Amino acid sequence: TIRALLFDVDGTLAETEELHRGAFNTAFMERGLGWKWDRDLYRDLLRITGGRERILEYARRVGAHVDAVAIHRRKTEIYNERIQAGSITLRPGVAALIDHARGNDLALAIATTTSRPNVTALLEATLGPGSSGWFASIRTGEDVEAKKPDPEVYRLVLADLGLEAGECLAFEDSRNGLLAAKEVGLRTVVTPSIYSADDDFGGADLLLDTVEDLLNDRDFLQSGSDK
Ligand code: XBP
Ligand code: MG
Repeated sequence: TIRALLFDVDGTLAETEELHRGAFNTAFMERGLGWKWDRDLYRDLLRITGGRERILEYARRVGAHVDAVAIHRRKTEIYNERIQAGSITLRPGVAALIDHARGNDLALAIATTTSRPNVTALLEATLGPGSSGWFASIRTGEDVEAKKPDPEVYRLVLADLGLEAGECLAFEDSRNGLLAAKEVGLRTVVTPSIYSADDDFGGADLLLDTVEDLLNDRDFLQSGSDK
């Protein structure tokens, strides 16, 4: 039986990566770095999970030495201001799925690579004030040594919930996220996002355009991996 739904954040709950990209670019501009990440470059850089790591990878490519921690801290501030301004909506079906979970005693959790303030801000801006409290476990890139595709964030969430992987469903949008979830044996639903459409989703248990279709598939929502 499924007892919990585990959500990735960026690309899965909402299409946030354009807002992240804009926040990176504003932070770079403020520093006078002369860097501008366009969509094609950003798609490539997204293979590096974690904003600080992404900045360091780009600095390495262009042979620059920068204070990635400070730049990333500023990027997070800018991103949070923009999220709070209300420019992002959840992907289709996400709010309904969360409602379904709350109405059917399914625990909710977050397993993400992004930074903690970004998660709280996104949940509260889209699902309403206090909604981050609906999530029994929220684990982020700040809680782990190794970010996805490493499964550490999922291990932390399962430990918080006191559940086995077979009792949970994971929701992801990218290959790195799928690899992390499958590594701990989670059944994983993948809804590709604007930046991950061409990823290899081999190994996904279910590949959907959006989670809207899932609410009509009660069997999938109710059965466990033992079935
Ligand atoms: C996606 C990521 C993050 C974001 C940027 O996270 O890889 O790095 O692109 O956020 P997920 P930060 O899909 O696991 O939610 O700058 O805070 O890392
Ligand atoms: Mg994602």
